Amino acid sequence: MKKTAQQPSPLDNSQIQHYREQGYLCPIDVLDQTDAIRLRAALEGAEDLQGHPLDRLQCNKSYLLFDWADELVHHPAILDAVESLIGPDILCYMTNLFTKEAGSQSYVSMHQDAAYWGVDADDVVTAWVALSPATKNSGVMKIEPGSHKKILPQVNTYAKDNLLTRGQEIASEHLDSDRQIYMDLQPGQMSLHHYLLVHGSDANTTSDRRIGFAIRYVAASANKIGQPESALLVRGKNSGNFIMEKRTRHLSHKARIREHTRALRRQMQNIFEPEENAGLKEKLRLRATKTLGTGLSYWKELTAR
Ligand SMILES: O=C(O)CCC(=O)C(=O)O
Repeated sequence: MKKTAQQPSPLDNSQIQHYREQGYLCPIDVLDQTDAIRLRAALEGAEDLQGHPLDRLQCNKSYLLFDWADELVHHPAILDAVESLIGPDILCYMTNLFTKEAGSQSYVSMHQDAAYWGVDADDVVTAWVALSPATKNSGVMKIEPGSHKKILPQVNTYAKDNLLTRGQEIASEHLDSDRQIYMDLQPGQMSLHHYLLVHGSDANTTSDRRIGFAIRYVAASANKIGQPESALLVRGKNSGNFIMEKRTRHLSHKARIREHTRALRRQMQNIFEPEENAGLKEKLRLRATKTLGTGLSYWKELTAR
């Protein structure tokens, strides 16, 4: 465990070289035990307050809604490591809270993130922070080292229990399961993975939840392709074409919901945009999801409590 979060903690040259060659790094100590417990308690406190786990929308760009998430995306130890890989100007572009309830069948099919994120840059990295033990039994992330050098074909399966929005999956003939490894983490540790790395995870067979907060960072010079989208500057200065989000930690609950809803609405335009080769059924499905989601988001913004 890290002794103090305040000392700069860049990666060393061998770690940087490993990331460039293999597309991942793991494990990295970032939070001390007290902070890991406190942040999990804050997240679960928010869930208790609303009477159910965070929904899909709250898991994305959670830093616009919750202080615990704002703290994590700005955490100096996380940002120091990320800076070693993508430079000093850093945007947080998206988050996904991946919670697998105790004994749940939820899984993540093997996929590459780059295929559907709409950023034209190589400098996109995910910091996956464990807030509970991530082990083989709890459904830790599994990866194919070195698979971040080319994009592979993947299909949208919409499979039940798949935690990905579209059930994106790389067909088994493109995978090399003998090379796959597990990225075990203890609470307070993180892994880093390149957005082209092939990764996924299995079900949680333990009696505790498996909680991982995936923070997507991109170099502030990155070129946003597709529809305009927003991101939060978390270190350095902005030089790209993302719309800048504002930090919401001093805002009221209602104002936070508005900022969050607006940011997600912009992102929806890209995330649910069908690929050129999509079939008619897929196109219709995605257009309907986008239209419904956009409509609901206007309603949510209007009625924010
Ligand atoms: O948490 C998981 O099991 C999968 C995470 C993932 O797909 C990601 O961080 O991109």
